[in-house]
Amino acid sequence: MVDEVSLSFERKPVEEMRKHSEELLYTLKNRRTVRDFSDETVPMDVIENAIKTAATAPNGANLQPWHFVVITNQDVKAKIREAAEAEEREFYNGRAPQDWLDTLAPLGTDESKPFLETAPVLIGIFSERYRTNPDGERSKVYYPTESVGIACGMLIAALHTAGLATLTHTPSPMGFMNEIMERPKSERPFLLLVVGYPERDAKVPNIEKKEFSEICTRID
Ligand code: IYR
Repeated sequence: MVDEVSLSFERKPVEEMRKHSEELLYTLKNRRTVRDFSDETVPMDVIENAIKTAATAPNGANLQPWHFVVITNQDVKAKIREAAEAEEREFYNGRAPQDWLDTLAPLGTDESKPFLETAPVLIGIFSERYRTNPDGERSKVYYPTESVGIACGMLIAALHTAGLATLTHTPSPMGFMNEIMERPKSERPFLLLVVGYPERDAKVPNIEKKEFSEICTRID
């Protein structure tokens, strides 16, 4: 039997819908991935609210297959930087195929990741690969990648809307995250989100988003 409750849904007049959609578009259009972070601390309740927002994401069978590790400890951040830079050194000096490096060139990224120590908060996001029942049997998790991907999108939007800058960092491989952040093997490191305020004179690459007509077609 399905246990149901009434849906709580606020029906808005069309003009209000339009206004909200335009406001959110304007807000999120102004988001830029930041690599120059200030070391200024951020309000931790804002970080917690953003994670609670992320955890409202639609997900496979409501298994909520995510875990968020919030790191402000300077020594732990230094360890993460050291491990990430070791992987990135290999990536930029041999592991990455030339066409990948060519595609990244306009972004100006390299193996140096000082923001992992400078930024006040790092959020390690993990995706559950399987669960172990109390009797030791493994059970499946459905659509973990899609679920955690959606949650991360909501997390980034929530942090930006609250007035914080982020960097989605994906050192590869990210196995060191399990060790340093003390998460079990059943969880796959998904993303390392760097959070803080931008440095006063922060610069970002001069890049453009695709035209709407390129990313959307209509079938009426
Ligand atoms: N993980 C590397 C490389 C990198 C890959 C992509 I795709 C980017 O959009 C940016 C960087 C790094 O963090 O430098």
